[in-house]
Amino acid sequence: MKAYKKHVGRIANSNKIRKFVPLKEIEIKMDENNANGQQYSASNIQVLEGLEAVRKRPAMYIGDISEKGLHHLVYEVVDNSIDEALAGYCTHIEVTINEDNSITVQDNGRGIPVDMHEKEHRSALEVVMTVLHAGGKFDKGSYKVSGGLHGVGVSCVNALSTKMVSQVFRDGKIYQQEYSCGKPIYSVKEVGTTELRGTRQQFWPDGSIFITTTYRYDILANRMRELAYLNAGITITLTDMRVDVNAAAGIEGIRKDVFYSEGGLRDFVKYIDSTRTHLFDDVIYLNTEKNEVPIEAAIMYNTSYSENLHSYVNNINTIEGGTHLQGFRTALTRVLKKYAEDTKVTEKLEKQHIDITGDDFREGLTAVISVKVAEPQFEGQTKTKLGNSEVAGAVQQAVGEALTYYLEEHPKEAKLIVDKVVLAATARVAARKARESVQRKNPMAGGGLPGKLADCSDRDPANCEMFIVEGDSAGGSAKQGRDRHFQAILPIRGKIFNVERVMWHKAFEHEEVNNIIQALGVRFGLDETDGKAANYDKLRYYKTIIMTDADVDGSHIDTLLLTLFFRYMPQLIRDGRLYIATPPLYKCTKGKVSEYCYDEQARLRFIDTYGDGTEGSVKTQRYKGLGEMNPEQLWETTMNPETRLLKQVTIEDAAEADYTFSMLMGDDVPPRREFIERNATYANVDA
Ligand code: 0RA
Repeated sequence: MKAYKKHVGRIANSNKIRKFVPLKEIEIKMDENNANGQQYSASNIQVLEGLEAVRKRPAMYIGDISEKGLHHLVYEVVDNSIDEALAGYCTHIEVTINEDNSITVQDNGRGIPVDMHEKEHRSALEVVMTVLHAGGKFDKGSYKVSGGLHGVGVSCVNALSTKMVSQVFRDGKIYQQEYSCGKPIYSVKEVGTTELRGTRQQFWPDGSIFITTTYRYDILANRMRELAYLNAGITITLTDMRVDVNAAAGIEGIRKDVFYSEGGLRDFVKYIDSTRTHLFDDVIYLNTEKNEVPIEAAIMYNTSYSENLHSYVNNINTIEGGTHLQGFRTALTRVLKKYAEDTKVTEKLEKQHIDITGDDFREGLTAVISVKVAEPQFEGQTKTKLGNSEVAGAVQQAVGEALTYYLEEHPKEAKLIVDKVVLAATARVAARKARESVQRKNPMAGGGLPGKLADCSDRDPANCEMFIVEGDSAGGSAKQGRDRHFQAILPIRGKIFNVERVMWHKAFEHEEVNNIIQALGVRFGLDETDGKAANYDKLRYYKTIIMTDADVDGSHIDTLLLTLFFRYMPQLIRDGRLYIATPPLYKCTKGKVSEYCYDEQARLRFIDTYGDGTEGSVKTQRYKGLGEMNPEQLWETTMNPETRLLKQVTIEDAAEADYTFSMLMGDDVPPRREFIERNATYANVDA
């Protein structure tokens, strides 16, 4: 704890260093001979066994071997440099995607020590690179501050790379070691001189372990942007050297972004809320320490009806929330409630029989809270829920004090907030009354299942899936084509409404939304403390599959439904229970051969192989909509678990998703156009 406190002081210092010094590429003369003549030998067997375990069960160490795990490798390496920056010794981190899909991370910190490790009898660098969890062993308590979701250390990255090269720039010299699948090829050696200081890591992810080894610029950019906001004063550059990949994204030559934030979370919350209309322009901000817990938070109010809280512990996005979020919510409710009481607002509401709930205080709130905890206890299904009970009180106190102070100093803004709370409470009560009167008139509504639902016969939710299908005709085909034992069909009519633009409670007055809620059997909206739907255990299907036409309108409906789930039932997404079906775009036929093609490339491949349609009997059928397929075709191509392709919906980065949804659904056109142009799948088909 003590050691940790020291860092906080240094963090403040490091913020002052803002000079942007690009790190130069260095040409290194390779020395074929081992610098100190030492051979790498059998004495390190134990270590290799450790890394063998990582290669045998990579998912246990980095979460998974998909694209997500692949990108985690980068975060793991960058986190070490962030730690060095938080310790006050590093101001600049450069991340490069090289032309061969290898990654280079270079910082201007002190450089990983290369001297002999006393117990291990080898270079400290080699220990860091080859011993599992060695990162923290150096200098316990003071070194590891941040840390990727899995916090497994750079040795795991090494183990999962066919090749890795570590270079340390220290005391005017360049030290180097190379590894293959985590095993050193030679001992640490001097390879040249330099004026730089820092660490440079380059790795080539192992294609025999990862499903894909192709990095995606946007995924890395989102995380680097987030890290820059979370750690004010650090410059992070991201460069993509892959000219062909860049060209496909419409960018000529080398792609590059520099992420740097002076205002930290103040800037972050403005970024997330940039496409919403602000209630007022001020950001309510605090950066303090309570009971040895550094706490930073930024709050903005906008005119929307949703609540958007983003929380971090040691730079990790705690999507399941936890004690820090609980402390934040409690403070917010208490302080605003007290302010409303002091200004006699609650009295007026009571006269109209309107009570204020916690939700009312958070309508239109966007906030980011970031805490640093020395020994975090992570709980929950994805280990992203903070369990440390002492943090709740610390955050509650810090946020309580800062917010009270803000309201006292800013009466105009305070009134805007309280007026908004009153409006939220009034609207909620009005909506409830309207709903109750609808239900009284129609006793069947409210309970039971929606009339449009064709349910399945199996009663075990784990076996069952529900298709939400666009349009009654496609719904009809789906009902006929499905396996009725475990597949339920819920047709919805055309475009559902845009949840970003209506009051929170209005959603429940919408027929299509109500049908979805009733069919799923769970209430929408989040529980106060853990962000789960209140009766989540009643979920009737473990898979919910959105099935819409493969065209622009279908994508629009997908987006509206995704927004609905993202805002009202994120748990479903977090648990990996929301999917998007992928119907084929074409059926290509040549003679007796026919093939369903799910994208333009597949169609071109078919033409390449079997020739195009010039002979007349060679035929491409473009499916304009699901309704054009007969029930058998729909089953075969889109619904049969044996042959279909389902896309699982995930929230990689909740803050970025928040920004994206509000941008897609908002009034501001240029960012939406740019996003759609970059991500369009159907543009060429429907143009
Ligand atoms: C522990 C001690 C020292 C440096 C580091 C760790 C360090 C680790 C990494 C990983 C990436 N970049 C890094 N930069 C520094 C130095 C101790 C000393 O010089 O006294």
